Amino acid sequence: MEKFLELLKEKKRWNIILHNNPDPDCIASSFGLHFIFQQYKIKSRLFYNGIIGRAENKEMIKVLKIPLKHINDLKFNKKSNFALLDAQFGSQNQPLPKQYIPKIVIDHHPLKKQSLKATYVDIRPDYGSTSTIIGEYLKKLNIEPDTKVATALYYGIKTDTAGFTRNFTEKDANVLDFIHNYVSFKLLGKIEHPPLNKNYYQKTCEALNNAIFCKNVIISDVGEADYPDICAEIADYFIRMKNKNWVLVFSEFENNLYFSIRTKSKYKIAGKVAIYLTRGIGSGGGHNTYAAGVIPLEGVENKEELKEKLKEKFLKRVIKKPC
Ligand SMILES: [Mn+2]
Repeated sequence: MEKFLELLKEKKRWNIILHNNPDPDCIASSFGLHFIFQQYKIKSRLFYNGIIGRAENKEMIKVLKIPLKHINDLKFNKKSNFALLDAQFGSQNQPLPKQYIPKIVIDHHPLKKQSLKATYVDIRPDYGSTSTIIGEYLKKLNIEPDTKVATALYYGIKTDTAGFTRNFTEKDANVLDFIHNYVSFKLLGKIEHPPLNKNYYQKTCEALNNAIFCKNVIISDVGEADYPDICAEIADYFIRMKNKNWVLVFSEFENNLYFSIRTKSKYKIAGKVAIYLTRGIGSGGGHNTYAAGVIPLEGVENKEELKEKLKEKFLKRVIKKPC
């Protein structure tokens, strides 16, 4: 904390950078850092890249009044201060150009060496969420969270741990304990049950119709979608199926092929499989039990062929004898 406070002595404005197509954990932890800065009378702005797609995420930003700006509104300047949350420098799922090294990196994904270039690096892969790390900061700095920040962090922890069941640790539980009294469960209810548009049901229907079953694996494809992270929603839905241990779901958005992986097998290598599938053709990564990747479709002659290859590679990797 001393090292962190040292950075705040310079009363400069900060640009807090979220990862591409940010999820609730990234949004909440960034909002939490923004709130901490405010307590020290330091200005900061939040920038995301890509799209806020999920209805829940849109509702979260709306009801908690989270001041997100698109990265296109940011004028890059060598002298600017950057803080990168829930992502790492050098990974392709974040928008910072190579020459803009962030001063702060706070994340819970496996360490990428390039992140060590930052002045202040706090990476804890054993934590269920980045929101947990920010929650600990509030506690250690004796800052009382307000309703909005507490509700955001609660939702960030809840979603990143799949409802307190995935990578959920004592650290996460302790932060929940700390913020619990400040959370508005009324607002949380609004966020968790937003109005869903027709496209969501159409895509769910397509995903169900397109699902392929092979031993303990489910593979599906939702095709062109309104937003890229719909494949994550569908993958979460499929992984609950009894006796199925692996899920791979594709979606397409703005000439990119996205995929999400989920597993409940004892071989917790979802992140490694995502890296393996995208090597040389895109970028991928993630955690033990959930991961994702993106492959640009520009220059790809036959995308169905590409999907077939990826399916084959996936099956070979996760089951010994493919069907
Ligand atoms: Mn996260």
